[in-house]
Amino acid sequence: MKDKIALEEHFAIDLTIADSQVYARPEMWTHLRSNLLDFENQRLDQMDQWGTELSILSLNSPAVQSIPDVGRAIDVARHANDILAEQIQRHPTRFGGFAALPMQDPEAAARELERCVAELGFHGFLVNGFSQVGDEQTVVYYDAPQFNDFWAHAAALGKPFYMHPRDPLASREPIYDDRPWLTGPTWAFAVETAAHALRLMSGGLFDRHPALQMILGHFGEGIPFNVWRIDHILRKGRRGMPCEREIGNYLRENVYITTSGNFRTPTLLSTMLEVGSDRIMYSVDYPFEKHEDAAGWFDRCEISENDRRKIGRDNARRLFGLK
Ligand code: GRE
Ligand code: ZN
Repeated sequence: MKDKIALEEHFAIDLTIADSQVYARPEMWTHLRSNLLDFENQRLDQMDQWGTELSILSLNSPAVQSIPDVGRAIDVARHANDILAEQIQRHPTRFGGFAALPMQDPEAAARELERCVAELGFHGFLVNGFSQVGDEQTVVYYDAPQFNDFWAHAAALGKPFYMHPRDPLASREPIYDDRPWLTGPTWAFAVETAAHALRLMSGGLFDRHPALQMILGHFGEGIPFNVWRIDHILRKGRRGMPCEREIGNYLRENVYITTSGNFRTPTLLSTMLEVGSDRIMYSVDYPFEKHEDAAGWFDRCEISENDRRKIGRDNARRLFGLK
């Protein structure tokens, strides 16, 4: 498929590139670093070679979310968004943007989002999980009440947001002690991100903003596989859960799921059975993943050509209102 749209595609700037080094084997770091900092060379080559017409770009992880100093988080987000905007301006048919936001200060985050959408033409925002605020050990999740106005603002803009992984703080998750191979994209990313997404859904965010849409990568971080059991258990006892609908209902009405970093046909088919092919969208997770692996799989996997068009392109065009 020649004209795919990809949505979880990352870049880094000088101020955030160091955050990605732990995720590369030492002999691969130079290559990953160069691909994260590049826009116009390897990135466009790979998109051309493997049939991605448009990549909606986002900052690496955790980046802004891991800067406890609020003023600095605001400055770094703004700077990253300006760099991305310049690249989008140079290649308006090839790149789009998700805003990085200083969620440490919900009002500043709302203002930056407004600037990114209204002035820079971005397609929404991407947050790398929880934010550290004030000091390294203080974390906030975005179902906290101080985000109520932020969400009202975000919903009013009519753009989706991407809930992207970061690792939990080691101090808060001793289950990963001495088992570094289970952190990051192996497992900890999915657990952390799925739990944050479930906090937002079960907290009633989508009751208050029924048109708001959340994108989850990596085939939904495990939620589609488990959603029947989640609702089956909650039907027997809600334990104070405030939301009005079932989790499966939010999953089918307020969530889009991408293929980023999870290039597997049985997983795709299972997700199609759970949420339908209108809510699944192609993504790579470049440069942490290869276009070759994503497209080499997706372009040939055994689904109908009708579904391939929807997942590869048309669902994203509809969601983002692209021409
Ligand atoms: C990602 O952006 O999804 C990611 C990282 C680091 C390592 C692997 C990975 O940020 O997929
Ligand atoms: Zn990613």
